[in-house]
Amino acid sequence: MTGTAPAVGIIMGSQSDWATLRHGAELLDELGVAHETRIVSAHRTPDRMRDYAHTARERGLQVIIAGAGGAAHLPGMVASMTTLPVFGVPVESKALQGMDSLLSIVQMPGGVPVGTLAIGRSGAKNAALLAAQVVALQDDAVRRAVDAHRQRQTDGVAEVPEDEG
Ligand code: RP5
Repeated sequence: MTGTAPAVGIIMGSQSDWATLRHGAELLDELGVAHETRIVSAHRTPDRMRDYAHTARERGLQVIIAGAGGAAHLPGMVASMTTLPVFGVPVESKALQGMDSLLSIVQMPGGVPVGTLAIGRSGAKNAALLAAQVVALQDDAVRRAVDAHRQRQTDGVAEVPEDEG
């Protein structure tokens, strides 16, 4: 969405993560949730990461979605520098199919939480839905959009399976 202050920040460690995170961005577009997207790498652009986390709340963000792959420390590092909710999306890595990303993000020591989603596209979509649900706590238009999305999903499930192919 453009023209409205972003409520959700989607950050990712690399351009290569966009193929995954864009599924979350598209869902936020569909739900009418204003968001921004940025490449913020914990190890390649540490100063950018620090600035992003430290200014997120004052810029009006309510939730951060952070996607990364491999030694995926971005979500945890950002969570350590803000008390906004951070949802982590493990990107599917080539070497270990995202198991490295998942374990890196999910195994935060007690005290600095990252809400960790599934590996890959499902994780990006569910992070967007969770972010929208957080925004919906104080935004009735978004709440209605989330409810309508859930209803469309329910309505789209046939009772009887059809032959495929
Ligand atoms: C991580 O390294 C990124 O989040 C990405 O998933 C992974 C690979 O990055 P590239 O080498 O494709 O830039 O920092």
